[in-house]
Amino acid sequence: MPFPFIGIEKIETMLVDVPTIRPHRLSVATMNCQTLVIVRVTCTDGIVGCGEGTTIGGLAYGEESPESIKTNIDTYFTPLLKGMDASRPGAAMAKMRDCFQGNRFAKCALETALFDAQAQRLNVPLSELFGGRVTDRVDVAWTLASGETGRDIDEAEQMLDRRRHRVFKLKIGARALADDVAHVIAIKQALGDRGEVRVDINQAWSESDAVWAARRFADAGIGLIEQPVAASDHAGLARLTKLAHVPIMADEALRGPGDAFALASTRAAHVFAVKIAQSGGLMGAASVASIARAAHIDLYGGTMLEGAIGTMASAQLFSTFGEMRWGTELFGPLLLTEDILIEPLRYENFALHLPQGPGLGIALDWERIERLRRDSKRGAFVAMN
Ligand code: MUC
Ligand code: MG
Repeated sequence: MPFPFIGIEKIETMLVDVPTIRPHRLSVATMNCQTLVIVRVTCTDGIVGCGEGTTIGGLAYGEESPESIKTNIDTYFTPLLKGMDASRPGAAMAKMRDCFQGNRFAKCALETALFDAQAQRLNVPLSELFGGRVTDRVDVAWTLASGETGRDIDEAEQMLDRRRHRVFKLKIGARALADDVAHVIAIKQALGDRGEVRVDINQAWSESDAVWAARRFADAGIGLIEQPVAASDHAGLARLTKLAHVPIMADEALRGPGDAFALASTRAAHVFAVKIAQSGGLMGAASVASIARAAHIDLYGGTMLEGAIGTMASAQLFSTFGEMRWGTELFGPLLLTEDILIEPLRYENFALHLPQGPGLGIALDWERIERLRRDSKRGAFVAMN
């Protein structure tokens, strides 16, 4: 007997500005606030799915901004999606990809919401639509990015004491090269074997900067160097990988399966930072991971510092990957001063623990979200990244 048709009835988007717990300094921007782009899809069977399309530093990190994500969903995606079959997220997203170029973050937000709704409909966790969970927990690193060495060491000590994180990624690239290297080495020396230290340069260095620093980092026991050179410089990244002072991770260079294939073909990285938003959604991220596995490139679960929705969507997918040699950095909600969930995500014993409920398995606190919305009538807070 054919199933009754279930349509996509309504799509709402909202910009939700949430202050960060401290300034988060990257080479490209200093964040005092994160803007979550939340998408809510209502289907004709009454099921509501949620997705998120969050980026970093307005337009500082990538070519989509929170405002463009919202506008493009409202203006282009929504009219096409409305009335389509809600029980076929893959078909709906194939149509979106056919009709609209780029807009990976907008596509990710919509795709997440459609899969969340479909998983709820089938009464299974989202992970079960992507091959099924291999684990109920993913290890989570923390980013030290206050910009001050002493403060970063104190923060790391607190995280170790609380057994929340034992892997620390340092954001560098904004200061003079020698200052950055001294900052990293001082933190590693303070933590010793109790904490693993990695660095993320967010494209700020030249290849020769990276060669100079990598030798020093190798001697100091730094575990990983993330995206030292420009995203477009695949050849430079490949040469640094070949040099192999410290393992190299591709992040901004990796904007979906096409880049994954190109980087894997030239063995331009030891590790891929898999991100659902950068990959244009969960399906794209799953393809990136498959390409990495086929090429014997290690996996790392990346973040765009999303709130709870994007973080849980990522965790649901990463839980299906099997071995993730470098863990994840799914700490986004912990960087924010306000939780948008009725019950917060469970971070314990250096890991994020996945819920068992259907779909994303989280319950959103819509009252609080309303209060934080940029266009809320009560809304006092306007984002300045
Ligand atoms: C990035 O480039 O990896 C992830 C953690 C963090 O602090 O920034 C992000 C983006
Ligand atoms: Mg990065």
